[in-house]
Amino acid sequence: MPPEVRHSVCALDCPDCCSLLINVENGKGSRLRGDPDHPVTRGFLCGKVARYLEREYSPDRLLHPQRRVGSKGEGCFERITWDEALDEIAEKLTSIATEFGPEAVLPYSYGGSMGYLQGSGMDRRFFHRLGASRLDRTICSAAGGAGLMDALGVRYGTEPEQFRHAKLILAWGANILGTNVHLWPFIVEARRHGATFYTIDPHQNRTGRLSDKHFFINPGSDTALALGMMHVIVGENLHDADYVAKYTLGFDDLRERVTEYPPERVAALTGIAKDEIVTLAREYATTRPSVIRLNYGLQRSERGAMAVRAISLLPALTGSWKEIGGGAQLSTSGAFQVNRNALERPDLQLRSPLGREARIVNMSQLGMALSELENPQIHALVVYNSNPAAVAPNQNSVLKGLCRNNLFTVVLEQFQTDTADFADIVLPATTFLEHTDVYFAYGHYHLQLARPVLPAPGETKSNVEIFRLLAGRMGFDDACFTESEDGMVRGLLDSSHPFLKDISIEELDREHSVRLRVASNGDAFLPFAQGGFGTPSGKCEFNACTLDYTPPAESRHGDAALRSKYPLELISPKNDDSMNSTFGYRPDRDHETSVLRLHVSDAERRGISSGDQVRIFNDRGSCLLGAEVDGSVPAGVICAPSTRWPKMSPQRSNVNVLTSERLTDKGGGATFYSCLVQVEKSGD
Ligand SMILES: Nc1nc2c(c(=O)[nH]1)N[C@H]1C(S)=C(S)[C@@H](COP(=O)(O)OP(=O)(O)OC[C@H]3O[C@@H](n4cnc5c(=O)[nH]c(N)nc54)[C@H](O)[C@@H]3O)O[C@H]1N2
Ligand SMILES: Nc1nc2c(c(=O)[nH]1)N[C@H]1C(S)=C(S)[C@@H](COP(=O)(O)OP(=O)(O)OC[C@H]3O[C@@H](n4cnc5c(=O)[nH]c(N)nc54)[C@H](O)[C@@H]3O)O[C@H]1N2
Ligand code: SF4
Ligand SMILES: [Mo]
Repeated sequence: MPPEVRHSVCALDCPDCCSLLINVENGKGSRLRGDPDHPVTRGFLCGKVARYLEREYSPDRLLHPQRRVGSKGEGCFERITWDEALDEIAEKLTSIATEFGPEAVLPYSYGGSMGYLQGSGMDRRFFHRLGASRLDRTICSAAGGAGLMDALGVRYGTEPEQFRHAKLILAWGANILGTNVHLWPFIVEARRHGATFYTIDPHQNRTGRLSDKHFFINPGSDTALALGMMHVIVGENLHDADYVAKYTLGFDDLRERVTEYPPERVAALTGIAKDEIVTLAREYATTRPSVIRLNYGLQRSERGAMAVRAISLLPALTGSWKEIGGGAQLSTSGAFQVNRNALERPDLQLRSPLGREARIVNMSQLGMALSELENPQIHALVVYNSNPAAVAPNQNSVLKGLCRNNLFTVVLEQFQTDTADFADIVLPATTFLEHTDVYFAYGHYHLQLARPVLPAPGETKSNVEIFRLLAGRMGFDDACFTESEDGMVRGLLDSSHPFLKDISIEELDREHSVRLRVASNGDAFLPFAQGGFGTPSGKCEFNACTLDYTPPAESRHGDAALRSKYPLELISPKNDDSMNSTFGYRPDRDHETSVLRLHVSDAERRGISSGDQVRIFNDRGSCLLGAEVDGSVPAGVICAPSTRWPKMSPQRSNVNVLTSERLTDKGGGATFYSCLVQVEKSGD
């Protein structure tokens, strides 16, 4: 019998949100591939998900509820039944909420699943009804989101499908081949038609190696480059006066402000030569269409919001939004205006014992929250879709918090992560191949629905089902806690936004993937061709009085005292073959996340050669990696692809022992890539 082919959607935290086909034989998945009919997936998958069935059927999958028997972090557990697990959790959460107030409970979740139901559905309802502290989910994109809102007033931009029409493409802090590979074929097509492709990044990764020119930029200095480009564009009258007059606000002040950023000054700040800045600016303004793919890499620095804002102003200055294949894209997520109130039910907070909106806790400061927060102190932590012991900044502070004996921790997981090792109760979760969900994307405009294509193994349950059961145990009798998955989908689709118009569960079930109603069928979506910005004025607001550049404190132009102790700027961008820490259980594929890339001058000064084990340290902690001395980073910058599991690493620590809980200029984001360290050859 030929295998049955079923349809699914990749739920990993990736802009591409691929449409998948799976061969199923006798109830078992035998092959995964990209859906050839999907306009962005176009028939292929990244390497990690092409092999996702290894994860699906891994002997390391968690299949039963467990209770901790050893000490926290040790990883000793005993099997228990679902009834025992749910009873114990309900009893603990109830007694903690009664004794300390419900805000003593903190949910902690992020990108394990990008599905609406599993990531922001029944879980949110549960915590709202309980009156738990609300988590500000800032760890990834909050600074960039704030920057986009300042510049454009919405969080969306150029469609990936239109990149094929561009004549100049700037990948600005965007590792397209590694983290957004489905944009690549459109870039290849554009280049076949004569387009030029440049990369702007402190690290020359695979994408940078395939570009026509790579610009090494000092970490966190992108705002200076954008302002320097504006200096040249405005100074040489290369801006689009007509677009600027019709659809922007504050040009005269901008013209004034950018005089402060002549190429000589910008060269000193960014590390890019003066002539190159001038040429880049001219080329950007005069090549039509020019498009910028910026990604989140550049906003993981202290002034990340400003950087995104400054870059996002460039297409308005040159009028590039008018052109098919012009504009810029950081995210498309803001176009998915589903009915979040119906999905998450924030109104339930008023029915909680708290009777008001609960306080907000920033996830990028988990360590501080667990050790310093008062009134009330956090006494229960419920983690799902996330592995904070590996991915959150200032790891030693996070682990100290997770070790607290008066903290009750529940972890919903597919694998026994470092975080799960600190749990009192671990609950086994399904994968995206085993549950229903609806998916938005942050790299395209197609909304997708996936049904389970494989049976849930062992006693695994979906997040939706787990929170539904817990709600029952806690005595929450609101009708929303017994709602079916389909009911939840109908609720979230019940939106008055024109982009969602008439999209129904029936259409999603039939088509699997539906393009948002952003333009007529087949037409390109040009979001700001005729203005239409989401700002208060409806125009792109330059707001020059707040537009400026200050170097991050943790950078080569920052805090001099700190720099004298810790002279190297560490970035820890994504690894091609990983998804943050999701695949960290594979010891055989750990190579990329075990290396530290250094410039030859920095290595020689410390007597380090390729292959040496090196110790990287600062006041927050230290970790060990294997040196690779290559030409991929400039002097003063070191790069450690992230993120491996601490427990699979020497000294049980990864790079996040070095990163800080300092927040970005806006949005309260994490500053993973503003991190000063020292490196030495390790004796161990
Ligand atoms: N293979 C793979 N794909 C992934 C992920 C993964 O872990 N692995 N993670 C997913 C997630 S959670 C996200 S948020 C996206 C992120 O996708 P990206 O934003 O593309 O990924 P990053 O690695 O964070 O950063 C992109 C690039 O920014 C560079 N960079 C760092 N600092 C600066 C700076 O100051 N200025 C400039 N110009 N560049 C800088 C980095 O060197 C990197 O090459 O990718 C998703 N896709
Ligand atoms: N140094 C450094 N640190 C970083 C970054 C960096 O670039 N450098 N990037 C940051 C960024 S951008 C992000 S987004 C965060 C990512 O941080 P996280 O969102 O925590 O990402 P993952 O490490 O992939 O962990 C997701 C976990 O969810 C689990 N999971 C998947 N699906 C489900 C499900 O349906 N149910 C349940 N219960 N669990 C599920 C997976 O098994 C996995 O362990 O990391 C941040 N940390
Ligand atoms: S991780 Fe990204 S590229 Fe890979 S299959 Fe999933 S959505 Fe596609
Ligand atoms: Mo992310």
